[in-house]
Amino acid sequence: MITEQKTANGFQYIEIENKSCTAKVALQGGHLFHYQQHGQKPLLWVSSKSHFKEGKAIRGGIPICWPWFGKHSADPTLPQHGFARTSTFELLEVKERDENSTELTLLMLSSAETHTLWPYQFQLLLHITVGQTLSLALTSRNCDTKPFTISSALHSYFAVSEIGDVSVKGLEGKEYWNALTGDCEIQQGSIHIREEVDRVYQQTTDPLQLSDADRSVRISSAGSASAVVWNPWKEKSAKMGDMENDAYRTMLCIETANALQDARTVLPGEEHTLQLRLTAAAVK
Ligand code: TA6
Repeated sequence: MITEQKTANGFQYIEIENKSCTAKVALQGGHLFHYQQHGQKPLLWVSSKSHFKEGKAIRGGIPICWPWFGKHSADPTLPQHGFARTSTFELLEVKERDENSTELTLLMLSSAETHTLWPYQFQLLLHITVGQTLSLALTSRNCDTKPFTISSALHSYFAVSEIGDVSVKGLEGKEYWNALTGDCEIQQGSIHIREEVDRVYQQTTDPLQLSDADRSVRISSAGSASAVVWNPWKEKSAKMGDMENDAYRTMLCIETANALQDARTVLPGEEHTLQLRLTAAAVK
């Protein structure tokens, strides 16, 4: 079942319910900000102080960072993580594939406005499938006469029980850029979070695994060879207006990306798809 909803201040989103789960997707940004399998706790973290207003990205869920990841390489006045997450997507199609699975197709088109930010003609297509697993596929189509290069991320905020109890496996031995120091380092063993972490891993392979006290999440991807792990920790959480001071304790970003060296060049008439599939299982 699909219903169109609005928050008290008029922010539009789509609510999905089927036999497997509930989910919520904002038309702004094609932003999935809630996914919960029946009988389980929500998979994604959303800040209780998120704005849910036009022009401000929701703090949580899976923001779409596109057509650039992080700060714009040439113009620092342009929005961090690009403009897709604050642009309106059109809901093209809803398919209830069966009683357990619902697929949404959303589309963002280039416009005179986007052209001022990024001078290319494009189509950005987003398929979201919610069921026993959660899948996103972000397809960048080059409708221009010249190649364009994109960096991007499906910037997933995972809800965790207590940050000190989690570990991330699958990045052992991988090189990462440490955004806090500017250095490149090699991941030693699995990842445990004991301080602010902001790392872009390269040459990543499938799958990653987030282990929490009572849940394990398998993070599978395609069209991606980089991943970002971010936790703002105490100081940054306290400085961020849309995060509670202790929010760092119950969230961890593990992002499926085409970031830094993994940026992708798309030729005229061609396309690139960045894919993510999340499978969560309760652990005893
Ligand atoms: O993905 C990690 C990161 O680039 C961090 O450096 C931090 O800035 C985070 O994204 C959140 O960015 P935002 O623009 O959503 O506040």
